Amino acid sequence: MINPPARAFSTARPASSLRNVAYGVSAAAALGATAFVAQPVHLDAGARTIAARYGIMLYDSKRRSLNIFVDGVSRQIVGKIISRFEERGYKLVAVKSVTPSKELAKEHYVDLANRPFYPGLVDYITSGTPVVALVWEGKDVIRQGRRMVGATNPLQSDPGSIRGTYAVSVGRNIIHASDSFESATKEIGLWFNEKELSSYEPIAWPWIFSDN
Ligand code: 3AN
Repeated sequence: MINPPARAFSTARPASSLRNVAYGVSAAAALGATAFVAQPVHLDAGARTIAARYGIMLYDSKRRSLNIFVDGVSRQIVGKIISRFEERGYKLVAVKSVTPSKELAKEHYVDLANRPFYPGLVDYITSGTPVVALVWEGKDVIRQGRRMVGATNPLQSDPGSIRGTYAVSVGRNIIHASDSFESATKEIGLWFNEKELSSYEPIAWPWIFSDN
């Protein structure tokens, strides 16, 4: 029998979770990413974790960010959104179209579980429209990506940002972008397994990321 590829993280607590969480602690500590271990996601693959394999690459200029969007699919603007990140100079590490389970949706938005809109949000992203999930890499990609996406409420989104260009309602604000190193690490692990993350360097990177 061919085993499916191991997920970098799983929401299920495996029998060996204590050992593997301990491994995650040491990997995260090596990165100085202590909040990583506070996430309610349990490592299930030992050395085959994002932190283990990609930890050093996540450091500094190669931090990664996750985007997902269902609104962007419904609105048929996926290509435009991808173009913005590509044109800025960011590297597309992984992309896929997913119809998420309730479990995945709930875990992705677990920080909002006490908010009144949480059930509707989960229903919305699991309604059957595919979610396009992307991983981007590059200098300041998390902070810069949040600026490119714009404020949560489109009323406050800068005109020209993705939400400021395409959204008017907070419940349909087009796109998700990881807001910290810790959430990016967790979210990439939720949506992708390790084998889906590519490793290459765009030819323009040394120029784009140079400083004087
Ligand atoms: P962001 O997406 O900017 O990180 P979050 O994490 O607070 O902001 O929101 C996650 C998702 O929840 C958003 N994409 C948005 O659609 C939805 N949401 C946030 N606030 C509200 C609200 N007040 N009413 C309805 N939906 C909301």
